Order: sequence, then C-alpha cells, then structure tokens
Amino acid sequence: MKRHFLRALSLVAVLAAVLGWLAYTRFDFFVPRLASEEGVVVDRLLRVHFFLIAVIFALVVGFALYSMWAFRRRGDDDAPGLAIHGHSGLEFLWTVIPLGIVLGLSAIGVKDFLFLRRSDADLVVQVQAQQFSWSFAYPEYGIRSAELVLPVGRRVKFEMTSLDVIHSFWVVEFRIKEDTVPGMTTYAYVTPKEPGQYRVRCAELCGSGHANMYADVRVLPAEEFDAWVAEQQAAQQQVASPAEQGAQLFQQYCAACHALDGSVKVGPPLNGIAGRTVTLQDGTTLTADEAYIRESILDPQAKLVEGFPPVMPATFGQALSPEEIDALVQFLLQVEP
Ligand code: HEC
Ligand SMILES: [Cu+2]
Repeated sequence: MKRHFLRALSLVAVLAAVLGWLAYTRFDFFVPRLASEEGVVVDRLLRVHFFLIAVIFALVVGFALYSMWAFRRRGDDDAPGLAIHGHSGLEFLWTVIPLGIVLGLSAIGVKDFLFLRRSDADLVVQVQAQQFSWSFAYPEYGIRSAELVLPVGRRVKFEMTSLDVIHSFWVVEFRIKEDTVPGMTTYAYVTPKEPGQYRVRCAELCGSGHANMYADVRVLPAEEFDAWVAEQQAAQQQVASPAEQGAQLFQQYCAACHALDGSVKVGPPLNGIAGRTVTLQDGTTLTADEAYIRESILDPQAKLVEGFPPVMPATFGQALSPEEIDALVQFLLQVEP
C-alpha cells in the first residue's frame, strides 16, 4: 500500500509542479489585457487562485489516474477489493489545510477589497445606464459624452445609476464590474494605467437589446485628455444643427434597437419613417407624422407597431432634455428612406 501511495504521490508532485508552474507563469495568457492599477491587485490574487487550483487539480486527478491504472481489473481476478474505513490522519489534514488556505485567501481578499474601495478620487464620472445605452457626465467640467474618455494615472470614481432595470457596468480590462440599480447610486473606482481603447459591456441580462449594450472607452495621456475636455466644452458652446445633434443622440440611445438601412433589429427600421403607413397592433393604420414620432419616443406603449414586442423603454422623457427630443424628431423627419 505504501508503495502505491508513494508512487501516486510522485505522479501528483510532477503534475502539480508542471500545472502550477504553467498557471503561475502563463497567467497572462488566460486573462484579458490589464489596464488599471486596481486590476494589478485583482490579478495578483487571481494568480494565487490559479496556482492553488492547478495544484488541487493535480492532487485529485493524479490520485485518480494512478488508481485507475494500478488497481485495474486483471485476468479473472474476482476477489473483492480492500475494505478501507476511513483514516483520521488524512481527514484531519484535508480539513485543516483547505481551511488554512481559505482563511488566508479571505484575509488577503479583505485587505485588497479595502484598498480597492478606498474613497479618494480626483475625477468623478457619473454613469447613467438605460435600456440599452450608457451615458457619461463629468460634473467637474460640465460635459456629457456617449464615449467614456479617461486620463491615465488619475483615480476615477464612477457614480452610477440606472433609469429602468438593473444593468451592470463592466470593463474587463479595468477588472471592475458593478451593478447599476434604479433609484440608487452605486460606486466603482479605477485608475487607468495604459492608454488605449477598451469597452464597457453590460453584464446583467437586461432585455432584448442587452447584447448591443456597450460603449467605447478611450484612455488618453493627461494632456490629450485636457484637450478632449476643452474640445467637448467648445462643442457644447457651438450650436450643432438639431438634425446633427439628433443623429448623434440616435447612435447613442436608439441604434441598439433601430437600424437606418431598412433592416429589422429589435424594433422597426427608422429610415424613411416620416410619411410611412404604419399598421398598429389593433389593426388600424396611420401615417407617421411629427406628432406620432414624438409620441413614439415619449410614450412608446401608446401605439404599438404590429409584429413588435412592447419593449421600447419609456424613459426617454427623463433621459433626454426637451431640446434633445426635438433634435431626435427633426433627425427622424429628414432621415433618408
Ligand atoms: C429596447 C429597444 C428600443 C430602443 C432602445 C428604442 N426603441 Fe423605438 N421601438 C422599439 C420597438 C420594439 C418598437 C415597435 C413597438 C412599439 O411601437 O413600441 C419601437 C418603435 C419606435 C417608433 C415607431 C416606429 C414605427 O415604425 O412606427 C419610433 C419612431 C421609435 N421607436 C423611435 C425610437 C427612438 C428615437 C429611440 C431612441 C431615443 C428608440 N426608438 C429607442 C424598440 C426600441
Ligand atoms: Cu443592460
């Protein structure tokens, strides 16, 4: 028995050494690119987990493989196997060692968690989620953007909320994920450390356009970020024509569900909507005019288009200012068929 045990243990040791080494040194291969200071802390702990998981895997699989080979059925040997009734020493070890590991990991976890959630920040970005778009406001600078633009090296505090259902703000390269909850403000902190292009994804199944709910993230060196802010501030001074502004708003808030090339997404295509004959769910028809388009945006459930589910958010009256609604209506009235 002892001979078997020592052999199996050698197999485990070899497997554990190889897999543990791979998991620890090739960790970067298994995780997405890392772009924040906070992520360094997250990855450090995750790497330890990877290593332990590889070792435990080797332990289980090593003994199993060895036993399958060494104790395989031979010839016409029908004798019953060895009856073993437990082993106090082993049970003690496999209780105490995992307990120690779990307690150790949770101690590191608490320490890291407090570090990640510490409340110092030198830039606040307000995140508003709604079906199926993101919008970012920079109160310090008085600007609002559909793209999340951040400077390298400044700790950012995200103050997040949702207008309708629970969404989840997830930027995998920053290693942060935090739910956005209607009626409540949730927080996340991040210090970008690599300029580059990343993506916010919604990580909470939130409805029919969930898979399209993302926003671009652009991390810039400090001077370029300042230039971007100045540019945005200047752009807000200039009055873009309502139709231009409407086109931008459309991309941000509506494009997840409405195409402009005639294809059907979650909702009907909106190119050439003005003057179109629309059949409603109750079988009546109407000609789409300005009042109908406006009503469709502010109170989408008032008249439902035949063949489509009633999933258009009824929150645009809150998410957008009256001028922005006007801009959208102007845009839709003149968008090419
Ligand atoms: C969650 C997906 C979704 C989003 C986001 C969305 N819509 Fe809709 N929309 C629909 C669906 C589905 C319909 C058809 C059912 C109905 O009438 O409500 C519709 C209908 C419409 C109609 C009537 C279309 C017709 O053929 O009569 C208009 C106009 C419209 N939407 C405009 C907008 C605008 C503008 C936005 C952005 C501010 C927007 N929608 C955002 C899903 C969406
Ligand atoms: Cu969502």
